[in-house]
Amino acid sequence: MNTETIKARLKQQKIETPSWGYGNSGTRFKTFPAPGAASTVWEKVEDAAFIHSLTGIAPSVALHIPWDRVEDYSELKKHAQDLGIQLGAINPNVFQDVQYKLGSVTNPDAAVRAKATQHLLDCVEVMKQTGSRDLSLWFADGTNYLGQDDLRKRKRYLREALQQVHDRLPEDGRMLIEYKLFEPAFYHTDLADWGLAYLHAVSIGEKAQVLVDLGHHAQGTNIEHIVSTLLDAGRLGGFHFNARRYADDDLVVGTTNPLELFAIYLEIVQAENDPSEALRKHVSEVAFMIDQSHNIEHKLEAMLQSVLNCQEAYAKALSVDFDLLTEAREQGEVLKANRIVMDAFYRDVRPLLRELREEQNLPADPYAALEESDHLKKVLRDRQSSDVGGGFPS
Ligand code: PSV
Ligand code: MN
Ligand code: MN
Repeated sequence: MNTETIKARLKQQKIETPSWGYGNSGTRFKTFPAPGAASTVWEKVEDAAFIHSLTGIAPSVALHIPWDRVEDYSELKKHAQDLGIQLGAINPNVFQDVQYKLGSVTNPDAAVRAKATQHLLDCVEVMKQTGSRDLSLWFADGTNYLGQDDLRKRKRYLREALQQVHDRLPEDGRMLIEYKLFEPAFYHTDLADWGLAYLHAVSIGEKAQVLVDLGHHAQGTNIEHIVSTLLDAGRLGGFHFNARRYADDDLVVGTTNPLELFAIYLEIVQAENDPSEALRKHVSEVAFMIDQSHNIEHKLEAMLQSVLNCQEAYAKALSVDFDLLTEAREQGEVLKANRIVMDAFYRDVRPLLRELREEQNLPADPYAALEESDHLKKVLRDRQSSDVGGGFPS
């Protein structure tokens, strides 16, 4: 691909940032308050819009309900639009109510299952008001002990709830089914891996897709292989980008896992370049979202770096010499193929990205722009930073 084509493709890139990444959140040990952190959804939307103004590629913000509940979503939608962004995926919360101790939609108690399903259906109504395409579903459901519950029964409960929600989605709406290997449950998780999520998705219907969160796999899992499989099956709904070392660490994407992020974008680019129109359409609908909560980082800096790391990974993947790669693959030149890909990984794309920003009247150095911005001064001045506590009681 020549530079102009690469630039044109980079201009199309989109990364959705999460409202929960802008507010104070921490570990179970302590939540450290960050100076200038947003505390209301209105402020979170302002921060998301600011990140978009610095990068040009973060035009939407995901919401988490009820954390981001408001009286009138059309007002929130207008607030976002006035600031130049859209409201993105709606993330229901079926893990924080006291009734969910034994699960939400898989709970042995029918009344709890009904409550959880109702919340999901309420979120479908929220989607309609916010104009969101995606309902992004993550369940904390699982068990801690062998024998604790009937696994097949729970699978059927989950299917029933997902089906009901699917059938109420708006015409062009989708549901993204997220899986997670373990935590908070440790013996079994009802949606533990992509296979389970896929199985439910294909049985439920066309609007059900799988969401890949980079933090939700066993050590050493080849995530790009999962991505390529789901792409080929037409069921890759989206990503939750983050970085992990041990588990669901939710660190800044591309810090500890730059090669993994590049490898994932390589699968994306190959699908975008594929002769199959159906595959190109499918990949064009994938939602690229960040799912991180920053505890010791500066909130805005962390989100900015996350978005820019995705941009760098995509730029590198676009710069692969695919003609040479195809030839090496066909000739069985295994290490040459690897070197062709690694050449792109090691390529310094930062000058190109600087040029791209200048062409789009974006700040050439977004980090410097953040530091010097009025937005940063304003949030540091106007927003209260108080000790938000958290952690075990002493
Ligand atoms: C919990 O593991 C989690 O990090 C999931 O990844 C969800 O997507 C996210 O929280 C928001 O609910
Ligand atoms: Mn996630
Ligand atoms: Mn997670």
